[in-house]
Amino acid sequence: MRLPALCLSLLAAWSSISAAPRPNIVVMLVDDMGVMDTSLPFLTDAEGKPRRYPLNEWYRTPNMERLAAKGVRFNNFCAMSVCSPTRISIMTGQNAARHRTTNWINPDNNNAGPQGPADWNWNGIKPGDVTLPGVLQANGYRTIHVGKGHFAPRAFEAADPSKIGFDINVAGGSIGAPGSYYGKQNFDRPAKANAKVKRGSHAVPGLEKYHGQDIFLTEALTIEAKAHVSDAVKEKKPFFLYFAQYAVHAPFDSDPRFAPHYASSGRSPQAQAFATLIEGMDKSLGDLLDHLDALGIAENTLVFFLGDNGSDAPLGHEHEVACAAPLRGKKGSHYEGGMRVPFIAAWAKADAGNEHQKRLPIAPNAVQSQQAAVYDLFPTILGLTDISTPAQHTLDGQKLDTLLTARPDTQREEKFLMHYPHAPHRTDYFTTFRDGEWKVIYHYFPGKASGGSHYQLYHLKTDPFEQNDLAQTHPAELKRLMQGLIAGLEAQNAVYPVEKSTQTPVKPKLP
Ligand SMILES: [Ca+2]
Repeated sequence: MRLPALCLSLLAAWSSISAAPRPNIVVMLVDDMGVMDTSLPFLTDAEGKPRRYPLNEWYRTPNMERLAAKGVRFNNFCAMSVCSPTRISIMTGQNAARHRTTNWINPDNNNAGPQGPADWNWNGIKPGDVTLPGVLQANGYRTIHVGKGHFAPRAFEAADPSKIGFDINVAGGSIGAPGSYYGKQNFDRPAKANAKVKRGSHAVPGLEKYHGQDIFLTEALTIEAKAHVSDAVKEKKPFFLYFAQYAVHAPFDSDPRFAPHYASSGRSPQAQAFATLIEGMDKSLGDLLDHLDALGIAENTLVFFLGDNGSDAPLGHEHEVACAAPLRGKKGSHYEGGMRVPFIAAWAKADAGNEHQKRLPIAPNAVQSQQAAVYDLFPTILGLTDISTPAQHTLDGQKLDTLLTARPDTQREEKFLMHYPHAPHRTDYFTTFRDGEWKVIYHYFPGKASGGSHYQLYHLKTDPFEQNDLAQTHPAELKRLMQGLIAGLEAQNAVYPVEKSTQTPVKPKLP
């Protein structure tokens, strides 16, 4: 039988696509890691060269340095100010104002806050929602979840990541923090005679085989991640590994493997323990990179490394230059220290001849200063894997392809909207909006953190550490930025804090 020429050429094209292994994707997400919690300098000097600050001398992250040498790191990469909003933005490609999980998800009680919106999305992701792993799974990927989930409350289905598109779930549940990092404590909160918390309610799920062992949580998760990667390779399936470290979230349990490095520092025991969590997380990254090399798949594996919100380092006041110095503020606050996170993108082994790397070239040892955000991963990953975004699914993210080459992307608007209509946290009821060189912060209920005003305005280009509030002296810029903030919230159909007495929404006001 002779096939028509067209059929033959289609067949040839199909077999060349199917014969080529598809790229593997690793997203390593570190809980509560800010952009300064590392020995790898992200911030730059006036010439755009990486500049080291004292915190870069304090932390030890040689494997982040190793990954950064292979790829590009971003110094203006933004996340939401707390956990679940960022995690769901990674899963959906949407800003939190749109998906409406604008606060961390308390597993057991709706934590909208006293004047929070009743119709915020405490329930998180629902089965059937469009998610990054779900789309990859439907297109032939092995989808692996290792670590912290925090996508939905305890009684809801999506508390289990296997309900939202992951083939495999290790250790993911509704909890936002481990009860303990110690295997000897079964990764559960230590028993206390007067404890109100039920034993087991904050234990990391699914790691029973490590219970009673002298093993740190970060190490157990690393062993699991490596094993599931090996299985995917054995089955010749491309994989998506979402490796969501519980580290470096509180409790600040000291990792004994690294404690001696900090013992004579003179810093507080908490600060030392935090540094050991950072170093253990970094070792995990190194072990995973070694594993990709050993399996011979590094050149076909794209690695994204990032944090989920600003630093939670126990180093000082929440609204000052301390925990994320020289940036101001920390996790949960309205300053840059609350929402600037490390971001590194690299092929695990550079190979200029590799067809995937030709499709998505990444500059080695480069720094990108243009602003980008957590929801940009979704379209970037689908673009690389040639999978279309499902129809009807609205994206806020944009592809990072040009930025990964370290060139500027002139098509991209440098805007970032961060909406937190909740309390209590380090800052309550606020929205921030970055537009190019400027940033405005709107406080729905002015108080001490806002200097008694609704507005704070900073010129980030000349004042990156937010020391000079220009709201009073630059009314034209303030108005323009507030117009952008309001338009952004309306375009994303955001929900707002409410008046105490009437429960009516309180929308931001123009100055
Ligand atoms: Ca977090």
